[in-house]
This record gives sequence, structure tokens and C-alpha cells, in this order.
Amino acid sequence: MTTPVTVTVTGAAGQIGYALLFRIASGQLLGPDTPVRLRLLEITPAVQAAEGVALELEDCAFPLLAGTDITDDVAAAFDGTNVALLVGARPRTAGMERGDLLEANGGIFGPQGKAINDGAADDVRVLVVGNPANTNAYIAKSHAPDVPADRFTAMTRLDHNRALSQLATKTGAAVSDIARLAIWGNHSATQYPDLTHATIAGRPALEVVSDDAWVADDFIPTVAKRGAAIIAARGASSAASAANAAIDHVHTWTHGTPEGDWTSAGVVSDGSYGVPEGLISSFPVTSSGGAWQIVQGLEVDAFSRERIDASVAELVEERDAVASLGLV
Ligand code: NAX
Repeated sequence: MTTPVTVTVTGAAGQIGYALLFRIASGQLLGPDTPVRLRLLEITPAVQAAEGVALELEDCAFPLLAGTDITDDVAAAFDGTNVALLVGARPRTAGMERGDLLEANGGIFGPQGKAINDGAADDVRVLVVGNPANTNAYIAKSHAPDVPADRFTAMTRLDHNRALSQLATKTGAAVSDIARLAIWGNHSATQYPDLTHATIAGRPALEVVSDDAWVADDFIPTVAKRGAAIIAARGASSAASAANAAIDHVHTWTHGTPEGDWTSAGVVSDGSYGVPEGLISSFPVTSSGGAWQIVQGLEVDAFSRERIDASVAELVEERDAVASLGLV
């Protein structure tokens, strides 16, 4: 058997963790030939629940699962880790101001970034799922000066997948016929799901849709506010679809994007498309050789520009807020 890849999952006893761990252990994250060792990080009061999840993992007898360790110690959780899925975060509770939320998350993602810096494997790849995902990834990256910045990413793949499904439903196309759709900006209600470069079976998607009002008044808000719609319907936030998107993100990162297509991910900006360098913003991205590349040279029309700028402005505000709180 080849050496197992160590995958750390934080917030492992939470609802996304429960939907995620079994898929990782079954081989869907890294492929059917790669054994994995799981490290579950939880806060002390939730360690027992994580132990229960580990019992269930054991009961699946996954051939690829080389073992499961559970800890509430941040340094131990990331020691030697190859893939870090940062899911656990401090949710916003009633009466909490944005500064309080950022501060609470700074207290989580700062130390986790430092532990990754100090102990993770040289090839570590980090995906932040816990919200506010882009800024939490920014905080973690800021505490890991020895890790290449492009190893820190934030999840917008769920938004991307939601957009694919909405477009498929509207046009009657198969999801697999849709290419080159993009999510720009922050994983928040300001995000911009962009159809201007998308194609359906090779035809421009906007030509197939042929309904500008649907794009502005239906498609964009439906994708951007889908998380709230799930909470309203289910009484709980997205979990299985979020876990699925995390699997997709890491699988694409390690296995690459198909020729001629791209996906969306929150990656460190190199200044492309006027997004300030260093921000973790969603872009259309390709992956090859285990690294993301921002798709270059796309034409950005006035409609798109306005929306990208609005979402990026929110990211700049969040960055400035965490800087003024001394969290980075
Ligand atoms: P849950 O509340 O079910 O689980 C979170 C778990 O994290 C809990 O078990 C908690 O004990 C643990 N935790 C808290 N602080 C921790 C710390 N310092 N170290 C380790 N574990 C810690 O939330 P769940 O539904 O699983 O969602 C997790 C996060 O994903 C939330 O921040 C949520 O907002 C975010 N989401 C992000 C999405 C995205 O597309 N980027 C979509 C889904 C989801 O809303």
C-alpha cells in the first residue's frame, strides 16, 4: 500500500463534517488509489461526538482508510497534514456585530494558520469552508508566512454548482453540457455568478437563455441567496451539498480541470481583473499540476464589472476590518 495521505478536517463533529468524512474515507476526495489517514479536530466539548463519528467510520470498513485520529489540539491536528479542510467556524449568533464575528473567527483561523505553517507537510493544500470563508482563509494565510500563499483557498464551488444547476434547469440542458461558468468575489450574497462566458453544448449560454431579465432578476439572486433558501426549507444550513462541493474543490485541485473548461474557487489574487493582490477572491480558475491558475484575458463587460467590484469591495472591507482588529 502506498503511504496514506493525511487529511485534517476541522469541525469534524458538525453537520458538514458528517457529510464529508465518509466520502473522503471512501476515496472520493483523492481517488480510488490513494489511502487516507483522517485527523479530526474539534473543540473539547465536541470531541466525544467526533469519537462517535470515528466509530461509524470504522464500521464502514473502508479499504482506503488507514486510520482516524481525534484531537482538540490544533498543533497535533495539522502535524504532517497534506490536505486541510477548515470547516469548523464560529457562526454569527443573535446580536453579534460583524467585528465580533471576525474577531471570534480570527481566534480560530489565526492559530490554525500558524499550526499549518509550523507543522504541515510541504505539499499542504488548505480549503476553508467555514464562514466568512474568504476572510477566514485570508487570516489563516497571513499566519503562515512559510507556506506558499496559493495553498490557501476558500470554497465557492457550492455557489458554482448551484449556478450550474440553475442554468441547466432553465435551459433544459444537461449539467455536463455547460462550461465556463464563473463565480467572482466573496462567498456571500454579494458574489457574482457570471454567465457571460458560459457555453451550453458549445453555444453561448446567454444566447440559449435569451432572457436578460432572468439573469439579473432570477438567476443571480437565486444563486447568491440559495444558502438562505436551504435554511428556510430545511431548518438547517446546507450540509451534504457543501460537503460535496468541498470534495469537488479538492478533487479538481489535485486532478485538474477538463480541457476547455474551468471552475470557480476562492484563490489568492495576483491583481488580475483589478482584484487587489493578496485578497482571497473567487475567480474562474483552471487547475493543472496540482495548482490553480486564474483564467486570464476574459472580457469583463460593464454589467459584470459593477458586480465584481461590489463583491470585491466587501472583501476589501473585511480585510481592513481584520487588519484593524490586529487579526492579521
Ligand atoms: P456545525 O455547527 O454543524 O459544525 C461546526 C463544527 O465546528 C461544530 O462541531 C463545532 O464544535 C466545530 N468547531 C467550532 N469551532 C471550532 C474550532 N476552533 N476548531 C475545531 N472545530 C470547531 O456547522 P456546519 O453546518 O458543519 O458548517 C460549518 C461551516 O461551514 C459554517 O461556518 C458554515 O457557515 C460554513 N458553510 C460554508 C459554505 C461555503 O460554501 N463556503 C456552505 C455551507 C456552510 O454554510
